[in-house]
Amino acid sequence: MKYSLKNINILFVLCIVVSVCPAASADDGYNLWMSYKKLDDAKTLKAYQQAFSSIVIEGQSETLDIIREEVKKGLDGLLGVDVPVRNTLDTGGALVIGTRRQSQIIQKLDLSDKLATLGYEGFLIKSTKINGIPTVVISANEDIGLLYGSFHLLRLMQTGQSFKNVDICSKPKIQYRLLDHWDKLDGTISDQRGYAGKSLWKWDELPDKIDPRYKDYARANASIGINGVVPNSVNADPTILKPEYLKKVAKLADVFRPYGIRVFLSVNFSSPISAKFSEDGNRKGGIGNLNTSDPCDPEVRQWWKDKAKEIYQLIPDFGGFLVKASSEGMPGPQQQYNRTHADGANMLAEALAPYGGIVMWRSFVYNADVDPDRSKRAYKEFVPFDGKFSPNVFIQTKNGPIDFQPREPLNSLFGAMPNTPLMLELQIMQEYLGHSKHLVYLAPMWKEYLEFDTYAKGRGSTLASIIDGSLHNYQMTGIAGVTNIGDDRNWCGHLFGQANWYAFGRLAWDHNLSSETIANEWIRMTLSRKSKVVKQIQSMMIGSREACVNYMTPLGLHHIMQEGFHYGPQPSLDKSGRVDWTSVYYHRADVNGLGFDRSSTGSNATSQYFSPNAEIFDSLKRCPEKYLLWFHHVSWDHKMKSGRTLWKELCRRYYKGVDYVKKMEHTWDAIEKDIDPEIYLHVKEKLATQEKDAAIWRDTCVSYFQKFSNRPVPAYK
Ligand code: GCW
Repeated sequence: MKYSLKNINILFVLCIVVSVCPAASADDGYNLWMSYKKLDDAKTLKAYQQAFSSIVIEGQSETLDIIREEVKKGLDGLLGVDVPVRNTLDTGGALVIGTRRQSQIIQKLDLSDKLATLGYEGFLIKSTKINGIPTVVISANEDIGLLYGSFHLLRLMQTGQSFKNVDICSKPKIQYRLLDHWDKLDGTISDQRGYAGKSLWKWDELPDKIDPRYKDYARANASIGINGVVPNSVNADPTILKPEYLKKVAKLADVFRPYGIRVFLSVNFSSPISAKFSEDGNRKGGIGNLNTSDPCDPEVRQWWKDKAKEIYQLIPDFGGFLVKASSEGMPGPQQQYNRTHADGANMLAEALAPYGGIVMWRSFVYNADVDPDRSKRAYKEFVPFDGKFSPNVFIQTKNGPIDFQPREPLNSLFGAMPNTPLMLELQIMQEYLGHSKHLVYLAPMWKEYLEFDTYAKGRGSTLASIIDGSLHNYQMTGIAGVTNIGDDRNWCGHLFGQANWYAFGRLAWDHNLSSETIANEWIRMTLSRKSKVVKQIQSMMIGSREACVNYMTPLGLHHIMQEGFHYGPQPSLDKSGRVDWTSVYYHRADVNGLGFDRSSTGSNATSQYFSPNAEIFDSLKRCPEKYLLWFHHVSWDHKMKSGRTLWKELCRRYYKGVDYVKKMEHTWDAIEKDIDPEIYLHVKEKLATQEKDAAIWRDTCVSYFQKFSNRPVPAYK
């Protein structure tokens, strides 16, 4: 193009427009809760600028470098000024970060009593004067504690807290806080559960090329206290243990290490078997040279010991193995070798013990041939082995006895294994709660479980007290979240999926935090700091899980999702006519009523709970209505607490659920001007899909059940 005078004029005008008008701040969600946008409240801004006119960090380590970079980035962004990073104290308010080991300034402060209580990962944040200079101090015993403290300080700033007399001591209540990926080595996610794109891990490029996103991932996890990652699916491909793959894993471990994150691996129980046996019935081939993976075979034991040694040479802080054995077609010690879960887990534990590694042996087992009520299986298979596992073995157990449903009662295993540390497995990925299409904030659901009283040792024996080790004095404690992260630009597919990642980390650190507090933090850090807007978004989030229960599976219904895909409703039989583990098996609708009788007149799963839960769940009258159809087959005319019949109440719930989604849409529309335009549109579209699909759930289920109830659908107001 020739630059005519006219063209130049247009260019000139364009330049002025671009530089004068503030660019519409398009946000694609990549920065998660760490965008560190400048604070807009003038008073807070001024107070912070005075308090943090420099950052003082003494000492050297990779983690300290990360802290320097992160705190500077955070402060510069939030305060809108260039905050210098120094190693000596100057005049003016300062942020001082250090351990006693490396910081002379910290050594002079009287912090030893507090530090003595903080352990390896804890931190303190305290305002104090040093040589007359007002400072805010972050200290810890280890650099990782400083990193956690720094992220906490940034969180306090992002949420506008005062630092006047700040005096915080914090340490995690749970020791192992892991994200489990269900990522396969080909880049897809197991069973098409990739609701946020493909796997983050580019195995083809590793170990030569390190995607910069690995670092961003580690940083986000560290900001919420996640300290372990299982990068590969529990449906484990034995290939992961091949030397060339271990080198790739070692590279990931190198990236994660300074962020306090250790790598663990899912392993296949048949790994020691030679691949030439792959066609041999249910003995799928592995990567070894043996013809068995029998845990009592000395050669097999040696194979695992050699493998552990090889791993620790490459990854000295390797965390350990996660194992899905004798479950959904995965090999294990039982069917194949007639050995026990304890034989299998202890063999792996023996190989890892010299290096401090652990085994997370999953309890997700069910078998239609031997147990017609799937929900009872884990208890039956594991409780007899309580106390028989090596000290470095966790039994990793899903929150519910079936499978990550919108609502289940707590898994009866919790409380029933006082001599075996149970690790809680939650699912952040919304496999059964609308994938990445539905806005469902999961913290209220997780809190419902954490606060569930098992009565294992009398009143107050909550799940939280079991998994944090306080009830049974477990010597190790852990929690894992099946992650919802993929390679989508915004990480989780749905922007609000980020809130669930965030909430998981926060609850893993401190299960006493409320769902409201966590939502409030996340909104202020991610979407808006305007109190009114925060309140509106918070109100959308808080009721969203109950709404999902209502439009999918109210009153204790469960697993009536489409087979395999687990998204839409499929209350009827599929084409094969098979009943086991289909919707029909779970809801048991007939002309008399609805629900699975797990009471003493049915499968008697209620007897697996401690008293008084056992009696309460067993009684049609006393059973909480939220679990009613889980434990009872209930007549359509059964009187509910509301005075309505079961049929009418069921319909009402379905309508109420969909109405909540409509309400969320209205709220979202009302705050349009306060939300970044790109994010606004993204969520708006998701909500429209949610409304449409929630209505499909309602209409499909109501009309299907009506065929059995034979009663009119009541008008819903
Ligand atoms: O929830 C079910 C899922 C499977 C999953 C399995 C498990 C990875 O539908 O996709 O397998 O649980 O937890 O092992």
